[in-house]
Amino acid sequence: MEKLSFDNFREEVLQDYRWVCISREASLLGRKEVLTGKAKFGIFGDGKEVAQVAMAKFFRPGDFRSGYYRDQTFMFASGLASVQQFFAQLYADPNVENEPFSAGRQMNAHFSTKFVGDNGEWLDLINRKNVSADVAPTAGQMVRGLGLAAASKSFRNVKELQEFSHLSDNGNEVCFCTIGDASTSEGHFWEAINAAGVLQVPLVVFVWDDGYGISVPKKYQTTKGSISEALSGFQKKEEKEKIKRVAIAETFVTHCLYIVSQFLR
Ligand SMILES: Cc1ncc(C[n+]2csc(CCOP(=O)(O)OP(=O)(O)O)c2C)c(N)n1
Ligand SMILES: [Mg+2]
Repeated sequence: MEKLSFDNFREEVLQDYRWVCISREASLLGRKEVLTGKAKFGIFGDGKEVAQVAMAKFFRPGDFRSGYYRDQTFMFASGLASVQQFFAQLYADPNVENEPFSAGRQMNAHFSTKFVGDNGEWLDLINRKNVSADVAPTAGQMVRGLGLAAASKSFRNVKELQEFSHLSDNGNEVCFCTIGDASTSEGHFWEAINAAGVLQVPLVVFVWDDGYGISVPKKYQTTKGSISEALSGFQKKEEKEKIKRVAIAETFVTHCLYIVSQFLR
């Protein structure tokens, strides 16, 4: 790993802080635009900024994101969206030059990147940070995430697929999946988590646990009121011991990031 000088460290911390502030201001301003009738509908990522700046640091070219509508900070910090593009989608701008995620067709904060070029040819996905187009039904992103991670495993194991070296780096990419805490109550979430554990595919799931789904507190929708506790039975024993040996903060995000950096690549 590259050694970080004090100046570079300071610059990185300031850049992280800048993204957090810019993203929060985008949320506040965007909400005002909706409440004053200048945009049809809006949903924003305030409260999730710091975790997403951390997540963006581990997201490499070749990786995939399958996520939902709270991920604007991750998109900004990964260089995949500008604030201007974010607002163009809020105003449903139909010009794809201004709104590259859906040309004004999708609700705001529904992101995507191109997988195919203008003539329908596959792009070099291994050199791009990839975002599968967000879907509105909550937890719908889970099965996509599982599929993308399962594809990586196939690219690694199936000889006939190895010629597609512009799509996969021999299966070495990781799929980052994001979901809200309330949406973890849905069947798709549990099916995907179980299948990922059985299939052992490179999927990392981030739960943005803000305690509510719309206005319903999590004690009414999650067993033990904690998705990390409810999920702890899925953890493999040897993995638990390895994690215990390393001094990491006991949050779900750092836990996931640790798993990405240590086990999935
Ligand atoms: C299948 C489905 N059911 C209901 C909705 C309506 N809906 C949109 S967001 C939401 C709450 C999601 O809460 P959570 O998963 O905690 O995400 P948060 O917004 O808190 O980040 C609901 C019920 C939906 N989009 N899709
Ligand atoms: Mg929530």
